[in-house]
Amino acid sequence: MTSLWRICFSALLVSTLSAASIKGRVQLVNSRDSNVIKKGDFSGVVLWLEPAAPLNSSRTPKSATILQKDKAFTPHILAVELGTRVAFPNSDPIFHNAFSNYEGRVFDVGLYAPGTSRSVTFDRPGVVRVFCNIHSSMSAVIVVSPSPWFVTTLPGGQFELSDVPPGDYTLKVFHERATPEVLRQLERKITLTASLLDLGSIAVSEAGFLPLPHKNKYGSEYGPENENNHLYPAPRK
Ligand SMILES: [Cu+2]
Repeated sequence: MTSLWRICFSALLVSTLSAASIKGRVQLVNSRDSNVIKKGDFSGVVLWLEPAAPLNSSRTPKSATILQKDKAFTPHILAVELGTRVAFPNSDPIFHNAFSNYEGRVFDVGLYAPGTSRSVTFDRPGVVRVFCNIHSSMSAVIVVSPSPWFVTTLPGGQFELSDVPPGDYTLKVFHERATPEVLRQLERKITLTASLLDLGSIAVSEAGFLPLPHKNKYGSEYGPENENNHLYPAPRK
């Protein structure tokens, strides 16, 4: 092989391997959720890559939004890269108070008025469960990925992580109705050497999941919601 051919071949190899993809399909099994049973809805599963070697930390900080509207956080599941600033705009005519106090990133943005917003920067990788201190039915989950390679499944369950450099990774999986033990067993080491790695079907079991009520930010039970108390704006006359 001449030097020119060797250079061309090396360049082709590098260009082929510099933008690898990992794809597959998630299925939720042992579920009692009606959307899973009736519609085959496999949405809301987050998959992300933890690189074996630390990443360059000089990445541009990103931003994301979880809207508070109709007494719900939207989206309910949000995956972000480490260092992302998440805004919690309040689009309801009532006050809200987003907080997290028992795992992941502890924060409390306090009570804030309709039409205003608060933000939190997520600077620790992990899973953060978010609640509202006024409305016990409101919840969200933020998965903070240490890398830019993360994806949240849509109802079909298919996923693809693209533009992943060749190397060694741990694939991690989260679903809010899977137990920590199930999620630990789903972790797998991946060595990416080809331009496409098809992981096939990944079954995420909901066996053993028990929906437990959460406490408010003071660690107490939620009181009854009172639409006329001081937390709400005065009714229009
Ligand atoms: Cu609320």
